Amino acid sequence: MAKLNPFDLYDVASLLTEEELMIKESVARFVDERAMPLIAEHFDQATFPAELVPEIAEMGLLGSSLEGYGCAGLNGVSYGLICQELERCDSGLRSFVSVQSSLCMYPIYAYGSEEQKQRWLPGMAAGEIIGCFGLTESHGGSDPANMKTHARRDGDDWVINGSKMWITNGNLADIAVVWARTEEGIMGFVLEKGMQGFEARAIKSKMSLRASVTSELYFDNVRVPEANRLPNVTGLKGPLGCLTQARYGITWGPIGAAIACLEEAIAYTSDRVLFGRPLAANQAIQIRLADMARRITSAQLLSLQLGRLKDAGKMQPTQVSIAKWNNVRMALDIARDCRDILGGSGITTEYQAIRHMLNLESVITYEGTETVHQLVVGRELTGINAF
Ligand code: TGC
Ligand code: FAD
Repeated sequence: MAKLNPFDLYDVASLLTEEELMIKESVARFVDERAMPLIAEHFDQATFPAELVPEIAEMGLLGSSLEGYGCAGLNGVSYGLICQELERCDSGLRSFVSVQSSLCMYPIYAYGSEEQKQRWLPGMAAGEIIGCFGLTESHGGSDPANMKTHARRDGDDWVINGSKMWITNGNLADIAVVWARTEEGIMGFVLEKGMQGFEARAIKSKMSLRASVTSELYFDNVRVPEANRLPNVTGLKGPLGCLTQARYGITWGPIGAAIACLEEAIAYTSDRVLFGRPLAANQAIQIRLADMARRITSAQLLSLQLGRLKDAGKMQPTQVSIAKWNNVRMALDIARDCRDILGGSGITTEYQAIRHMLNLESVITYEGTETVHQLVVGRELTGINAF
């Protein structure tokens, strides 16, 4: 019998097309050769590896699912595989691509005018214009319908006041897709760096996603031309539609983080000799490793089927919620367990487990907390809204 791949026990690779496999392998190579050697230092120093952005763009990883405007036009499964490989390195790297692609390029593509698409998307695909997405506010991210940031029409302009919290890429960004309350409902605006009254302040002292920029955004009478308002959506379905795209990618990302942790734990327990035998020779250790492989295998199949549904135009938000909940919980539990298996060595960033573990504490909170996704599924089952 052929030896199984410990990180793909069900041969999910055989369910991928040639093109999907090629994309996975080329991103994996980039991650191993270019990103992995830099990441621990960036995490330690709390800096984003901006030097990788030109190569990420060159590979077509920004807005990869969009058609035209310099974008690669890949399918949903390929986007998922990109997220998985990037997060095998670090959630921060995947976050950068998720926000740029699903939360900033996607709303311009889906809700913007042709002129707005021509103006921003090619530069964003090339990594020359960086974007961020401002939905969350400090008084309660789970309930964005309660946003206070508002926009008032004034002649040909809008005047925006308010603030946003926990914004990935905030201080890196050239443009921000900002959601604000108006008299006609929630609308999306593209704010540009340098607009008077618009300020980004980096959030310091993070113990999670240290290799990612997270910021607060402030709007003090920011005057935004009508030409910067996304004309083709009104209401919460605008931002929630973007979240569905990003959450889909996030179902894949943590699989990469979990694989990185399991790979490290297998190598460590095979080498480390305690009580006269390799740590890996103990039943208690093997059961833990086997359980990790079982959960990774389930997550791989869940995301692949979700991707196939997406590519068939049949994916529903509740299905995304099940996979986001399952796969992030799976990866967080695995990272924590691997951290423990590494003993004292597991507390330094010389090994990967604690970095992934800390990152995944953000991933389980952002893009809908675990509880939010459980309640979405509960609502589907019972028909009762428990929010
Ligand atoms: P409800 O008021 O019922 O619905 C409003 C409208 O939206 C539609 N809708 C959706 N559309 C697309 N995708 C979805 N997932 C949608 N969910 C709802 C809905 O049909 C309705 O449309 P219409 O035409 O009738 O007006 O809203 P709800 O009760 O479904 O929402 C409640 C809840 C709690 C699920 C929602 O508020 C929620 O998801 N809260 C969590 C907020 C969140 O996830 N924030 C994330 C901020 S961004 C972020 O974290 C980026 S991290 C980036 C990174 O680094 O990767
Ligand atoms: P809260 O909503 O206050 O939730 C606190 C706790 O209460 C959670 O455990 C939650 O599950 C629980 N809870 C909430 N409602 C209920 C309920 N009805 N029943 C039971 N329990 C409940 N946002 C953006 O807009 N753009 C970004 O780019 C972005 N990037 C982020 C990057 C990082 C690193 C982080 C940490 C967050 C980011 N976010 C971003 C914000 C993120 O989406 C929010 O943190 C998240 O939605 C949760 O909101 P909150 O932090 O206000 O927690």
